[in-house]
Amino acid sequence: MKKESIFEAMENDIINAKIDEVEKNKLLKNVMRMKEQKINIMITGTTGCGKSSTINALFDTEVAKVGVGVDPETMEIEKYELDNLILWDTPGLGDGKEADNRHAKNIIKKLAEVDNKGNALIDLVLVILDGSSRDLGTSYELINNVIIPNLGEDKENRILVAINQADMAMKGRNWDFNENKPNDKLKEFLEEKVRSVKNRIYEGTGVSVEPIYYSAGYKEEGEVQNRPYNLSKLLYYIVKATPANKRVVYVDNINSDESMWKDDDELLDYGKETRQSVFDSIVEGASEGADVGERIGGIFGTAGKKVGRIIGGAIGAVVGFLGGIFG
Ligand SMILES: Nc1nc2c(ncn2[C@@H]2O[C@H](COP(=O)(O)OP(=O)(O)O)[C@@H](O)[C@H]2O)c(=O)[nH]1
Ligand SMILES: [Mg+2]
Repeated sequence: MKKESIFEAMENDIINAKIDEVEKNKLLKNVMRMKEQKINIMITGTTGCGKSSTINALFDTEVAKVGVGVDPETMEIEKYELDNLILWDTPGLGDGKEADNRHAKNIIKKLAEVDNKGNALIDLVLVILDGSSRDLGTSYELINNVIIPNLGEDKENRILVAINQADMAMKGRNWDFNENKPNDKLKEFLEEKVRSVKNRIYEGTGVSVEPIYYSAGYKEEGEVQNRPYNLSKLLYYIVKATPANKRVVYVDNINSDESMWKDDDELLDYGKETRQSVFDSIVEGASEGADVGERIGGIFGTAGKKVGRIIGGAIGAVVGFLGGIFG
């Protein structure tokens, strides 16, 4: 049996709400419109940086093949469609001159695509850097010369730079394998990496990005999954960079394995922030133009429950509506 989607939950909530029929119809219409929204994310970076591992860690599916020795010559953009969430797994640079030219052309073409409303198809580009590599030259080339110049306006909000394999940044040294987190020395090293990546991009393009570091985790044949680190932070940044009216798309597709979201730098309660921001944008989108005022908080009980379950949220936890947009 297919589980109830967030949209079905919202529709049921509206049908059962104690509001008049006119407002009900307005809300249902809004949900219908929300159902048609698609989010397109380009995930790019050098072969082996961890694009496939990151996709599989973030989302509730194992769509992306994790490669050991894939042939870069035959690699082109792979498309994964998870409901309304569309991922474009895109080879970056570093595969040799000829392949790189082709990759760059493919990226530029994809970034120039528009949807049926004339808006850029790609909402967000996630560039993954290999944190275990000392030479990030090809990544800077990719970001500064291929991606950023082709992002159109609003560049800052359409690119996210994330440094993966934080566990291997010092060849595995200074990683606390029991706690699954970096010790202070490695933390310092990673923070320095973040600063230097930020500077190199700013110097090259004038665009100011906020890189983060994380580990997608990994799974060896026949062994247990090594848990990710800061995956919750990565998702929080992805959600924040997603236009508010499209955030609903994540609810049905986030990896439901709680252990994936456990370990992070705890600078923020990323799960809570993400759930709240997704829920607020859902309520805002659903109630647009409807006169339901104060009652809005009580309407989306089941939908709130569904949102409450994402990113390691306690089963059954209900996210409450903050009411900020009406206050
Ligand atoms: N130690 C460690 N290995 C990783 C991490 N992310 C990916 N890997 C490994 O790096 C290799 C390449 O990853 P893959 O996802 O196929 O990279 P892609 O070519 O960018 O799609 C695989 O062996 C992964 O298991 C990580 O965060 N830490
Ligand atoms: Mg891959």
